[in-house]
Amino acid sequence: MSEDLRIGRRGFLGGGLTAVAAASVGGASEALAQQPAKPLPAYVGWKDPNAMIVHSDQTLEMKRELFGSSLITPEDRLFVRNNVKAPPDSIAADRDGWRVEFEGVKQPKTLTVGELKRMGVVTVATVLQCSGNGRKYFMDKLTGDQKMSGTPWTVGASGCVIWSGVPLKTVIDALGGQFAGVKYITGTGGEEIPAGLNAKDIVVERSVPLSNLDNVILAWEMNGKPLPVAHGGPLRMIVPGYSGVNNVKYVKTVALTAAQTEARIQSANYRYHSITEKPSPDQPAVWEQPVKSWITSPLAGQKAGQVQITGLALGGMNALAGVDVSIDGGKTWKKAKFVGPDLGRFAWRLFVLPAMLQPGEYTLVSRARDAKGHVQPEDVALNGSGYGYNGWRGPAVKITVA
Ligand SMILES: Nc1nc2c(c(=O)[nH]1)N[C@H]1C(S)=C(S)[C@@H](COP(=O)(O)O)O[C@H]1N2
Ligand SMILES: [Mo]
Repeated sequence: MSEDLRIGRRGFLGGGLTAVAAASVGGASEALAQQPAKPLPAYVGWKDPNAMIVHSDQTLEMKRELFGSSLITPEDRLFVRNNVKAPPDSIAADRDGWRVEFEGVKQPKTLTVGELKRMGVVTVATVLQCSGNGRKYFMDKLTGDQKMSGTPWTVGASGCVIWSGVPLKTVIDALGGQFAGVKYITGTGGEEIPAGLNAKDIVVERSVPLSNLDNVILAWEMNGKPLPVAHGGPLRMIVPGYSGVNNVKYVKTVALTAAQTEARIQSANYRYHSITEKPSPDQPAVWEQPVKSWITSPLAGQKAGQVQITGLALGGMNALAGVDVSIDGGKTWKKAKFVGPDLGRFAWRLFVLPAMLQPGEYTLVSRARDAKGHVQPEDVALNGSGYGYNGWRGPAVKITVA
């Protein structure tokens, strides 16, 4: 499609949708309502412009009203987050030729994606969610001279997608297995480090505990299609249950290591620290996702009568046990029903609660429970970088029923 056509279509539909979005989100997401329609950056020009909130070239959020009632997030709506500039599409000119170095195994070796494809294939549905999803709800609580940097994501830095790839364990076993004393799986992203900059400050290199070895896959496909470069193609390290940053895109090295990488993105960033502390490697790393849910519909005014209150819930590492929904801001709760397929503990589930709503004001919230007994808290204490928000209060939806 020509650039002119795209702009024309965006200008026409985009203008219309902005008005609809503003009317439909009500109090749920002021950021969304006020968002001026920024154009999609070129490298994700194939995304649905009406689905995305463009925070910046590196941070695109999916609009909340588009979660809908389909379990799987289409790739043209899935959020995008790049810590450094995304590599050019040309890295996927020869997808099967993409090379990955395997280190920290008995027989270190470089394998191509083509070779990996012959070694094994599994599919897994996971929730891909930025560690900072919900940061807006922390920011809303800042007082005095408290400051927090980062993207003010609400709920849309998340999606549920299906990955296909080879289990990392299969590859490690084929390369002679691991050494004693290894504690982490360390994946390195394939972005080029600009000359003159310190690689440790820039490289997207993440270490996760070796306990994930049976879960990690090296994926070349997402939702049944070759993995777009914007989402990590030709090959991505998927750590099911772990937050976004641990899922290293365009992975070029996978190493079993005794220690965590000293890359800044592991040692100083993505640490849970208080608002007054500086981040440091002694603080807990942002790894496993906590149990979480939010309402997806309705997000705006309704006519009195029967309404289907829908939402989605994720258990992080664990299966979900149930979801409660409240229409009075958490004073009273009712059990919601899961709907649609269960794609495993790393996927999210959709839920519904039918309700008869009389005219009045309502605050819709949901509270999920996982199979290990973790319950979504009402709110989450501030942490300095705004990671891991899983409170039920933040994403509350206020609606008027007339
Ligand atoms: N190589 C590489 N991998 C990366 C990143 C990156 O910038 N480079 N960003 C991480 C972060 S912070 C997130 S939230 C997810 C975003 O994945 P997506 O852009 O496919 O939605 O990728 C993670 N993996
Ligand atoms: Mo992220």
